[in-house]
Amino acid sequence: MRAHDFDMTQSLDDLTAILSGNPELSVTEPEPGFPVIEVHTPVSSATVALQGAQVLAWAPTDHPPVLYLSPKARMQPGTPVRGGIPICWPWFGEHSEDPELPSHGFARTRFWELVSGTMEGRMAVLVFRLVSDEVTRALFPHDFELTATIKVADKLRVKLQMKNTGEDLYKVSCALHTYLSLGDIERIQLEGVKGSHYLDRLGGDAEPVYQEKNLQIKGEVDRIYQSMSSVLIRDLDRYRSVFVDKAGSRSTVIWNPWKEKSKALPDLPDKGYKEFVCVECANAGSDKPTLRPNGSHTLETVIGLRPLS
Ligand code: TA6
Repeated sequence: MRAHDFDMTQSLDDLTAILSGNPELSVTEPEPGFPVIEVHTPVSSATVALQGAQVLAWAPTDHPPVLYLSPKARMQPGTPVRGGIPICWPWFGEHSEDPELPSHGFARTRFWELVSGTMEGRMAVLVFRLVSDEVTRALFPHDFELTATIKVADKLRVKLQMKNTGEDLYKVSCALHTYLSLGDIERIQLEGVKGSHYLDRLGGDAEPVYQEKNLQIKGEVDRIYQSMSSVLIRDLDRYRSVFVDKAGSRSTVIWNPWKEKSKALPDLPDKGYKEFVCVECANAGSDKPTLRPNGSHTLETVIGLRPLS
């Protein structure tokens, strides 16, 4: 992909005009050429980047962050941002035929168009769109229209609608690659995958492995669970639970890089692994939706807090 492939499609004035009339919504540039929308409602705050329509931060008022954003995340056009909720599309992980193509597809490193920004009562609603063009067709020879709807209130809801606007049928794999912020990775219990099977991406995706108990993370984990269930993270350090509900997904990816990979990733602190776990609502592994001409699929995640019952 060339540099201008990552050009912004709307000016700061365009973005400000779309958000006008809503004091809860504003546009800033944490880095030159990398605009984000700041959301401040009575019940929560969020930051959403135009690149990738990526939620970078969300927290209910008076609560620590619910999403993790690496302090070493790079906010420059064309570079994936380590944290928040990257939208991985039209493939999850490495491209199945060409490992030279960008990991997790191109949706997360393209600027999406802000279609609207409104308030519905105390909830902010942001709608972004990404439509196929010659840049995407060079990587993925099909036509599509993606719409990301982000609803910010006492819960965070991210909905990805993917429509085949072309003449040919194709399959996709994708994920809402959510980084959840934790007090201490070694003091959590992850509920919701017990009794399901997973593909262990560290073990070469061989045979599915049965998950006997709730998951505690004591080392590198990179698994695609064949599950439609919600996940609940009991965070004993922060004395709260975080729930991750989903729709349109038959696979949940759980990832933590642990010590060695944390050190190897330039946009993650050496001890970054201690502060997050990824719980990704996905269509991955054998769960690959087929999009027929004019057909569509919707992947959605809803994230919120619960008392540590
Ligand atoms: O979702 C898990 C995973 O596929 C891991 O294998 C790891 O590569 C992670 O995503 C992060 O990928 P990224 O391309 O954002 O560094």
